[in-house]
Amino acid sequence: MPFSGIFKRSQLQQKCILGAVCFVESSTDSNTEIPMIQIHAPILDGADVACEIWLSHTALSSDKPLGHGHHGAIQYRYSDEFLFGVLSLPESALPQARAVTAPLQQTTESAYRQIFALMDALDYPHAYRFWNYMADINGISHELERYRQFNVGRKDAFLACGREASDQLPAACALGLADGPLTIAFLLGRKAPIAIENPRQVSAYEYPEAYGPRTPNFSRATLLRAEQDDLLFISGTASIVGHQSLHASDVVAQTKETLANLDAVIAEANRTLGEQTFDLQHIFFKVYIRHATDLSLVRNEIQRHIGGTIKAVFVQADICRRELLLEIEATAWHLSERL
Ligand code: 3EB
Repeated sequence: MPFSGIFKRSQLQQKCILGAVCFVESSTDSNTEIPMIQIHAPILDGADVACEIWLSHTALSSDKPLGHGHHGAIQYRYSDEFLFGVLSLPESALPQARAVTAPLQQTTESAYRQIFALMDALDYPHAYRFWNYMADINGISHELERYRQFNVGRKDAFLACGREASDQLPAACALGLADGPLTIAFLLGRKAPIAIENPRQVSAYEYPEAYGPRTPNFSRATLLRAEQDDLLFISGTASIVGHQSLHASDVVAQTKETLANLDAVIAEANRTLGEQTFDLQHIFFKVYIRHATDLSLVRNEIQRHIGGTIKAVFVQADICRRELLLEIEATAWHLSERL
């Protein structure tokens, strides 16, 4: 259906939409109260739009409408339980900053500071998931790769806002696009999640300095026992074991390694809960592929691993280390037996 149709589709659905992460070929004026980021990245299975839409169960089952508002550059919508927000900031150097600071670093720090101020102001103290998109992620300026500039700005904001606790880091992804502003979506809430790490990998926030002056501030997954479901937000996952990228220039081997990492994160979440809550069947995947021509190799490997039908969107984007050819993120869910 045309992009503009998605959010007009039904009043009922619109009433329940907290927000969306959309991949589109060209931007459309969405003209709605719904916070949405429009990411210009080619969708690899031929569709011209793919949207990850976050719905509120409580808005569906009650008459209480979702709230919405603006805070600085942020647009957001919220229920009692969740807040979904978006912001897009062009990379322009802040006038007061020293000329040595890269614009992307400053812009990232500013974006995260605004988000943390919103969390404090509206009392949604917990961040579950961040989606980060930026231009030219592997480019170098100010003697530093742009992804590493982003990491400096992000970490500095966490520290400045008193959010240094490593057991409370959100799940995240960080992808590169051809152009466009720094674009971030985020999901917050009132209930504390459980941060999950991957036993096969060094925690990203403990990567050695060889990967940049500040470590990437995210957890491998966050686990949330929400009112309706148990949710597992799995961060962008790649062919990294320990802290090293494996299988440079072998996209099939990278896909296998990435799937082994996803299995390990899911197993770790189940171990934490003490029950087999999550599996590979009840899960949505988003697969970012550096070279569009690798699509069928990657898809076949995922299909073979999972069996049955896969719920996945394949998008062309740049991964945050040059040698990485793909990254897979996922959301797994399990209907709560507490209902
Ligand atoms: C990695 O594991 C691959 O900087 O927010 C994955 C997920 C990656 C999130 C981020 C980076 C991020 O280090 C890259």
